[in-house]
Amino acid sequence: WAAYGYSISEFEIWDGPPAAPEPTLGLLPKPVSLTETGGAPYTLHRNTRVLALGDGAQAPANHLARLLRRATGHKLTVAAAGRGPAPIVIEVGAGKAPEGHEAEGYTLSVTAAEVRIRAATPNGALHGVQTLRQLFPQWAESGEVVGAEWTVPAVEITDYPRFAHRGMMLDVARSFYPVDEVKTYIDAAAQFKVNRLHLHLTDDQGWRIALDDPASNPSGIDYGALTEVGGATAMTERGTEPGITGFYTKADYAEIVRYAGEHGMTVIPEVDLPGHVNSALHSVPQLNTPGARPALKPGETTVPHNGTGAVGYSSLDAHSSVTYEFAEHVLTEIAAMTPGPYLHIGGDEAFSTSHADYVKMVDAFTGNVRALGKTVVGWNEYAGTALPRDNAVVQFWNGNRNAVAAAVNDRGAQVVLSPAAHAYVPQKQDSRQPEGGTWACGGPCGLDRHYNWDPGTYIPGIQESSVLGVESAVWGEFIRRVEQAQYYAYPRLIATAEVGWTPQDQRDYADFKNRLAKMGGRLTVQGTNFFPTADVPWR
Ligand code: TNX
Repeated sequence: WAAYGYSISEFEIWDGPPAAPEPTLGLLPKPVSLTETGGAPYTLHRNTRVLALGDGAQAPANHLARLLRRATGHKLTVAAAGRGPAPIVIEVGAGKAPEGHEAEGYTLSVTAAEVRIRAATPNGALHGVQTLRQLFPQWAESGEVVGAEWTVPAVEITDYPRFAHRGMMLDVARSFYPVDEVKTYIDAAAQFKVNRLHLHLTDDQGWRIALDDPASNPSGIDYGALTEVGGATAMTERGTEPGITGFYTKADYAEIVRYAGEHGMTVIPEVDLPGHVNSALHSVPQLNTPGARPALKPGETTVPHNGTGAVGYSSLDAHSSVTYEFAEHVLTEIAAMTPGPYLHIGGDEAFSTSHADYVKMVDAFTGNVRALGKTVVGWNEYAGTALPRDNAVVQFWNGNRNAVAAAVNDRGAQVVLSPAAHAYVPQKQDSRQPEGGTWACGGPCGLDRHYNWDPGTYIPGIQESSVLGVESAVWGEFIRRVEQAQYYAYPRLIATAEVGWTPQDQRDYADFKNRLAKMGGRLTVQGTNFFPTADVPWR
């Protein structure tokens, strides 16, 4: 070989064994308590049954059976009673969850003789199902039948979340995601126990939710125009292609809510007010009163679509009754189709509105939401308004943390944390990424930034009990379709899921990366499109 200019050691580099990875079960997020008992593993057989015991056990049992049928090809009959050899048992009922963690806690016990998941709620049992899923060989994620040995290591797990809100936001306004793509986004995130789906339904570039007209319609607004006109536009600058247009019918939205619920997720709809409203102004001539921005030019009856990523240039008119009539009806319609407790009114970047006008409008909108029996959510700009007492959520993204603390301490607000540097996925995660912002971190916001922070101490002067949780956000200026959304979100969304779930003193970045390295194969088999972050030893 020397004749060819190679040395032996170079061949050794090519052919030698890779560094031995740290052994790990690879669970993400890391459970609160995990013991590998050293017992013989459990093996799933052709005739294994899933026993659903107790009210509420049926749905998580069906969920598990559906997941495992695809790759195993086994029947996995779900039954309410009966014993076969080595069943998977899912028990739901009072007293079955770890004490003090009834809402989402579970235990998972695996022996050669059986697998048993116990929880007090269906969502708790579903978390147990997602953990069990990760303990099967990665081929369990295949969409086609695979001939593998379906074994699970013997473990005892007790687990529950640190925070109630472990969310993800999808900006369907800049670029639309049809229902099937939203389902794909839900599928991948549910395995990491993400339990909130925040849909940014409206923005300057598009209006994505169909609404009906009210019985009483003083201004004669055609609400159908919001989607006929506003659903046909999208972001046009930036991205590999123009933004995708489209909208959800009420039936589409109901299907998203149903599918999310089946995956343990509550949908939080956002209608962004009083700024980010160009698509509404473009669709509804009556909204274009003299105080609305941008102002009409001579001859115009609506404001033409602006397909750029500019922010803060549009606003409703604080001094027009149409504004309040419109917002109340929109919020009423959205509340009626949303079973979850939250309604997000946006409130961000209202740069073309005076502070007084902003407060006037936001106070009206938060009052509407309270009157509808929902808890209002808004971006942190709205923290200084008269939030409904003990019934508002402030979602922090950027700016004044002390104003958020004041909303907590003076108005009893709760906080969801999406700090741009720690939770915004359109920020570059690596300099190799072709597109992406760098403003939040003064450079890429890598996986480490998304992992290494503490939501419990992020807002000075408040108790951790006022923090509902964390949320990763996919803004859509240049992201098109669910494959790109995943490419930007993963693996950082998994970091956010663990930040929201695992106790702070049990989180360690090196350990996280080691578990994540193993997860890469599973994501690949299931077709989740992730960015191969340079600092993870993918294997
Ligand atoms: C700020 S974050 C926005 C969005 C943009 C995002 C990324 C927030 C509440 N508003 O309108 O999409 O930055 O550019």
